[in-house]
Amino acid sequence: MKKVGSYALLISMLSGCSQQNTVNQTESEVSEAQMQENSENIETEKMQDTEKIQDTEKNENTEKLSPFEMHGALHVENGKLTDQHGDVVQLYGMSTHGIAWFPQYVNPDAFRTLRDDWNTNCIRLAMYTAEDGGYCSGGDKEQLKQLVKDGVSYATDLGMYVIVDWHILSDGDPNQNKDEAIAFFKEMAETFVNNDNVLYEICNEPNGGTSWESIKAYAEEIIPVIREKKPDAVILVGTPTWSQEIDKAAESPLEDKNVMYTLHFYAGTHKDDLRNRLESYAQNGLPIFVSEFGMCDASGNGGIDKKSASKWMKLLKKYKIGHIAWNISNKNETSALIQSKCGKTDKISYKNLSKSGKWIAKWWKK
Ligand code: IDC
Repeated sequence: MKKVGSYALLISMLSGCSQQNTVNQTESEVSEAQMQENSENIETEKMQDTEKIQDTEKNENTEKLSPFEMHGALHVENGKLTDQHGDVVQLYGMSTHGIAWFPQYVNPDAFRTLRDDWNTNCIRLAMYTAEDGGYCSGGDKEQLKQLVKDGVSYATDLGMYVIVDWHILSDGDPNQNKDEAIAFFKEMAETFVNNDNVLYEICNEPNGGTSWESIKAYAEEIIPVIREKKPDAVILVGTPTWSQEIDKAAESPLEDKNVMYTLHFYAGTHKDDLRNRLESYAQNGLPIFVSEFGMCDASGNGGIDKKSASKWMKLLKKYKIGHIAWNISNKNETSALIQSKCGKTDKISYKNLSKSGKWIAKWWKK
C-alpha cells in the first residue's frame, strides 16, 4: 500500500514538472536543441506517468517482492552474477558520493525512493580512504563505519543489494593503506555476517602505475579476511588504470570463485576502445562488474555524452553486467544526479534530478 502512495506522489510531481517545462519554454528564449530536449522530456514523462499508473494498478493486486526476496544470496557462475535459483541477475543502481562529505543521503527514505521510484536494486556506499576527511586521512573512523553500517541496514530493510566500497583514489596503490583495509573488512564482515545482500568492493580504482600483480597481492590478503565470516559473498576487485584494465586480471585471475573484476567508464571520455575491451572479455566469460560509471567525462564534470552513454548501456544490457551510477549528491558537477539547487535528501522526485540523473533514471525505467 505504501508503494501506491509513493507512486501517486511521484505522478503528481511529474505532472507538475511537465507544466513547469511548458512555462519555461514560453517565458524564456531557449535554443532549438533545448526545445527539442524539453519536448522529449515531456513525452517521456507522459509515458512514465502511464507506466506508473499501470505499475500502481499491478501493485494493488500483488505486493511486489523486494530484489533480495526475489534473488537471495548471489554468487558468480560462468562469469555472471547468478541468483539463488541459478538465474543471471543484473544489479544496477546509484553510488553515494563520499559518505564523509554527503552523509545526508544515507537515509531510509532516500533508499526507498531509489528502489521504488527509480526501479533500482542496488546501492553503493563509497567511503573514500585518502582524500581529505577520508577514512585513512583524518576522517572520523567510527562515524564513517557507523554510516556504512546504517546504510547496509537501510538497504537490508528494503531488500536491496548494497556494495561496501573502499574508495581508494589518490592512494593509487591499495597496499598503501592495506592494514587499515584489513581491519575495516574484518569488522564489516563480522558485522554483516547475516547479511547476504552485501557485496564487498575492496579497492575502487588503483592508478598511478599500480600493477595487477600489486593489486592481486593485496586482494589475496583482504579476501581471506572477508572469507572467514563470509565464505561466499561476492567480492569486487579493482583493476589497473582507474579500473579499466580487466585484461590484466584476465591474464592472471584470482583463485577465489566469487570475485568479479571492475571496469569503470565515463561516457564522455571512454568510447569504443574500452567498450570493445569490455565486450571481448565479457564474451570470454570474465566476471565483470561496472561498479562506477558516469555520462560526463572522467573528471566527474564537463558535458554529458548521451550517444556514448546509450552505447554503453546497451552493451551492459546485452551481457547483463551490473552497473552503478556516480553519484547521489547535489554537488555542482555534471556527474551529480541531483540538481545542485535541490536540497532534498528524501523523496527526491524526477524533476529534482540533474540532466544525467534524468537520463539514467529513464533508462532504468525501460
Ligand atoms: C570525484 C567526485 C568529486 C570529488 C573527487 C575527489 O565527483 O566531487 O571532488 O572525486 O577527487 C572516479 C572516482 C570518483 C570521482 C569520479 C569523478 O572513482 O571518486 O569522483 N571518478 O572524477 N573515477 C573516474 C571518475
